[in-house]
Amino acid sequence: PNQGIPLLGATAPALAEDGMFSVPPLPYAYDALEPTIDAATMKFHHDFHHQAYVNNLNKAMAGKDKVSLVSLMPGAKGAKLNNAGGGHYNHCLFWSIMGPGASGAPTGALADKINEAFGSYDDFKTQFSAAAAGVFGSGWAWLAIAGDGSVKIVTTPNQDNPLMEGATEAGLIPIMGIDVWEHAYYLKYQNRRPEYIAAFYNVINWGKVGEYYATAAGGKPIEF
Ligand code: MN3
Repeated sequence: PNQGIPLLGATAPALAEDGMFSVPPLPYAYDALEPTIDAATMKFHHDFHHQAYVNNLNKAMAGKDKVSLVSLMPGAKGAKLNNAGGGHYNHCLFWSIMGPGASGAPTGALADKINEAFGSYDDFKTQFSAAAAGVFGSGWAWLAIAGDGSVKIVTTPNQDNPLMEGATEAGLIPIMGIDVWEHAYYLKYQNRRPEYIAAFYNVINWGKVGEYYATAAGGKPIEF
């Protein structure tokens, strides 16, 4: 048996195919998030895993009228698009909310909302880390915006996200999230998910998350 690369979940590179959707290029180099996220993980994750979600989504959408990715989210479970469509949406968000040399903290209105909800940025980190560590199996932890502009921490299994029906609370708009599938951290951290989560704060681009906060506070989900 092939024991070369365990637990990555992709047995072969996923090649880009023509279709309604495509994987956006990473907005930084594969090694830009070192040492928090190693270049090999970024390459496998972006080029193979994300591409596989897009290929599956394109197969499912073949022959249908072009729609936006975000418009597929509310009905994704009923249409059985939550894995492929959620996988595409969630990874687009994930790449965009990270960046090299980020390691800052939230500012402005978002910082105020985080302090209101959790007490301080450090308290937020404690609660977000616990939520992410507590996801059973594969999934995501999110910072999401409620209809009243307040911020919440929620988790979802697999590639579900808070925009989908059946989410923890209706109307939550995700603006930041951490992928806690093993493929996101196994090469560098093996089974030590909490170490990966603790390091993740070094690469969150809070400037971008703040832009997303403004959009979400206006009631609009982030579009990709
Ligand atoms: Mn992933």
